[in-house]
Amino acid sequence: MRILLVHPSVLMYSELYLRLEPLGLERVASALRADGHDVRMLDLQVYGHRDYFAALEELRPDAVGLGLNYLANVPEVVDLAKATKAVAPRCKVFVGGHSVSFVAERVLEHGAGAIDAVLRGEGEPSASALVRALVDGGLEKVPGAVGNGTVGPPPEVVHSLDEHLPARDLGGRRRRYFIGVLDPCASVEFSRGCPWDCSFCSAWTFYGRSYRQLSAEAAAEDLARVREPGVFLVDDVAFIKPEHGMAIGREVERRRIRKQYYLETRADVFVRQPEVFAYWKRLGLNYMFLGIEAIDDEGLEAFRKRSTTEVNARALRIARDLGIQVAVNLIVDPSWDEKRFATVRDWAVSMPEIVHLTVQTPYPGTETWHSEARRLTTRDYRLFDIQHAVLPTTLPLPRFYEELVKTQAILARKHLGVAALAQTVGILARQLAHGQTNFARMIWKFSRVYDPERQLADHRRDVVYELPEPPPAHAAAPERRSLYVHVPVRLRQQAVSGAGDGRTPRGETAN
Ligand code: B12
Ligand code: SF4
Repeated sequence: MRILLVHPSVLMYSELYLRLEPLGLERVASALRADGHDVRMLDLQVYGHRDYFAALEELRPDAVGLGLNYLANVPEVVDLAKATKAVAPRCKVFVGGHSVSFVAERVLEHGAGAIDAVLRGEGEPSASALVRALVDGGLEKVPGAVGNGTVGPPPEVVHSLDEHLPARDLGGRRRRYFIGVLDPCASVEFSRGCPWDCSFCSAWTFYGRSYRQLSAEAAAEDLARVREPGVFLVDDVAFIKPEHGMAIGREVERRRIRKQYYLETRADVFVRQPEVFAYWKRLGLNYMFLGIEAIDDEGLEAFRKRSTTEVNARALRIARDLGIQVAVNLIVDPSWDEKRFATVRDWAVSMPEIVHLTVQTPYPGTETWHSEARRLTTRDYRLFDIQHAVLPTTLPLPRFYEELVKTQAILARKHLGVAALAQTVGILARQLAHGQTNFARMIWKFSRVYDPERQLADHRRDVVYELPEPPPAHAAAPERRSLYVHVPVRLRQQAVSGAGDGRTPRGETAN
């Protein structure tokens, strides 16, 4: 069959700091190709809707698969499905990805028949069976498939992550993918899942707290195929197992692969095994993202971060010693007042690291959805991008956004300002010489993207599609496993070590 896979447009944040290749879609494409399908891909982060309709006209696909990792993209994806059926009524439309896996029935409802099926969970194992079933029937037998009136067996995980390496040849305009100064930048995956269980996060509920790895050979093989000089590691928590990180590093060295890396990890993982990160520093790791989340222990406890401010501070000291530039994230509580914003600003400007702020947002599939969603002030999907307040704010909303943007502006000036710019002049000159303008554009775009008026105006838009109703007040707290997309039924891989020591929770393995 001829299949067109599509990633929706960028959200607010990606306008500024990053825009990354749709790795999940590329892996699904690879699995479909392995089954003999003719697959094309279009990423609307770097192409326009007009290109999409031109592609529909030109390719006349039998099926269109829309990626829905981000809740805020739901309205765009539903409207694209409807517009697709309007111009190509015989074309099958299916949707898959992280967020839609938690709200599949609701999204089918919004589609009013324009979406033929949602594939919950990982796409590689069942995408091919799904497209065949859409044509030949039997959707109710496809693991993870939810149709209009049918629900298949539970979703399956891919047999081995070494299979179906991303089909990077399918995308176009790859030079538009970047993160900060890594411009252009590709994405690579070394592992999948997370064994921790932070209350605000859906990464662990999606994978049923499983944690799996690519073999060192496959990881290095994928890296070797990347042409871009920059690489973003998409792993939720990089190098949980030090021996895995070291083994990949040795393969990278053996193959003489030289890149610049940006990764995300936890402060406690970092301080426990700095030697892995020191080794990767030698291999080109220059930037690292640490999910600090809160500046006091009460905040960390509330998020069930299972780490402490002391560990966080130690992580920052070690990173500075290693010469790895760190960006940290703090979660803005909607209850913050002017005084709290000022405390956070003082804390953030007192340190050399880049500080990002994201607004606390209860996502379906998280524990906070069950505890907080009844307090939502809006169910407009578009506002669920962790840059908008969807819970009641203590400050009047306009004041809240003023404080938020003022804080973000101060933090951005800190690392995008004149002093920082002076340090990056060399990088900029090199990039411009190669026609790379993403990073340069980012530096001047801040005030257009972050504007309290713009954020407030987003709340006043007409709402067509709304998130599902929150669970009723009398509903008991959910059994944790009921949140899982991939339900762990038996241990398939080694559990993550250190269980019960209060540092690394035990990882489980999905079906
Ligand atoms: C890498 C990443 C990014 C990259 C995105 C790269 C890209 N363009 O896709 C960047 C850094 C840009 C990013 C940004 C954001 N992210 Co992000 N991101 C991730 C992360 C860590 C990994 C995703 C990934 O690449 N995984 C590896 C690939 C192989 O897996 P995958 O994409 O999930 O794909 C698999 C399945 O989902 C499925 N699938 C995916 N697409 C499709 C399509 C079809 C048709 C089918 C059948 C199946 C299918 O099959 C794939 C293979 O198994 C996830 C956490 C996670 N563990 O998923 C968060 C996550 C998805 N991000 C999240 C958020 C909140 C954001 C931001 C909104 C944050 C912000 N405001 O800054 C932005 C918005 C991004 C945007 N659209 O512009 C949340 C989503 C919350 C939600 N419910 O919406 C997550 C879950 C993190 C979290 N723990 O909260 N993100
Ligand atoms: S450690 Fe990171 S990925 Fe894992 S549950 Fe916590 S926030 Fe999510």
